Amino acid sequence: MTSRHAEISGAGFAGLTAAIALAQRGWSVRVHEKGESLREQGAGIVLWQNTLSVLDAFGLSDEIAERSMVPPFYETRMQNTIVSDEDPLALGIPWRTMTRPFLHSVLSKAAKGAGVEIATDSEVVGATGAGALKLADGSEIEADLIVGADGVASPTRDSLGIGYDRWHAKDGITRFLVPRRKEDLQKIEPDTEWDNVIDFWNLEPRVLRVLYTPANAEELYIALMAPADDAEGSAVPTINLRVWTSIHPQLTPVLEEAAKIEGKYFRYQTNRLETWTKGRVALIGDAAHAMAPALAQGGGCAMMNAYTLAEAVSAAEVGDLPDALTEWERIERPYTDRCQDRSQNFADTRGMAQGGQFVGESNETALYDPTDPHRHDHAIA
Ligand code: 5PR
Repeated sequence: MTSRHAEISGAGFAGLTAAIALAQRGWSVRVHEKGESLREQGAGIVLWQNTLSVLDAFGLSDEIAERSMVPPFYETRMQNTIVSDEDPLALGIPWRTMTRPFLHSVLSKAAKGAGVEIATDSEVVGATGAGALKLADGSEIEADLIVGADGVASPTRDSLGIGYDRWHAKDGITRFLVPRRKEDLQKIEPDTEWDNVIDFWNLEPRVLRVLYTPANAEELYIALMAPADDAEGSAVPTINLRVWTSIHPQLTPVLEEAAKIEGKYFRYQTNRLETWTKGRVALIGDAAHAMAPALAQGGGCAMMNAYTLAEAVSAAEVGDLPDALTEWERIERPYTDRCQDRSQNFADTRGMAQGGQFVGESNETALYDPTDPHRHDHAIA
């Protein structure tokens, strides 16, 4: 392959995954990050087969294992009564929990190791289908491939005039990383396995749900879901500790930790674009397919689409890249569209409160393996 160059807007999970996969296939790659430093501000993340396979293809599995965990069970409670205790591994679904800053640090180190140039303090304002990236300082950089991985408010997408439909759910969420406080939790509820993921649903007398996800031996990812029209439940930057502990008293130690941190409330949202590509530009991640988080697949779809994009463009002739991008979207996008629909539906119905989620079509995305050349032979839907 003759030397090819890609410019990527955004150094989140999508942009870094595309950068590594392209660099490993011989591309020269530059990633632009508008922030002064390269970091991830999110809290925790659950990865499934679709992303663990990508990390494995990158040779990063051992490093990931060092600061992450596989909880014994995924437990769902309704009004503090257990409705299901599922072991995804026993059900054939590989998974792993970790913090977002950790995953980001592993990916950014791998990108640099693969020869990717990462330009911080470099703000992208747009792109052209002919293959130029426009920066805030007025410069334009040409490339064979432009990747817009610049988030839900993507300047790359908007500069190209790509329209989209948007759905909001009635609920939203505030996410924190806090100390585990496992011994304190054990004192309160000795019979609970505090290494489990526990989805504490509460619908009466008010909708206040806590998703409890141990991320490693020291850190807990805790996500607090409340309707957007509940001023107390959605209060930020400091959570309303009195309201949250009144419904979830057994979580008091970790809710107190969350109350020490400034949080941001995000309303659940799905974006559906007219197209993910234009000429030599491809959109991935939240720029292309922001989704409700019920199935925990926002980052998952971002990384799997980044990976298949890199494969698709590397297999094509440079002159055929626009057609290759169209074909990539035609083949890969339906998996993400279905995942968005299912996640939005779970968010609308609060259906995760029923438990028993690791069955059937809900797991199509979790089990999709972008590194498997035969992956389209066993699609579920
Ligand atoms: N699962 C995960 C998660 O982070 C969230 C949800 C489900 C791992 C919230 O971000 O349903 O909101 C959810």
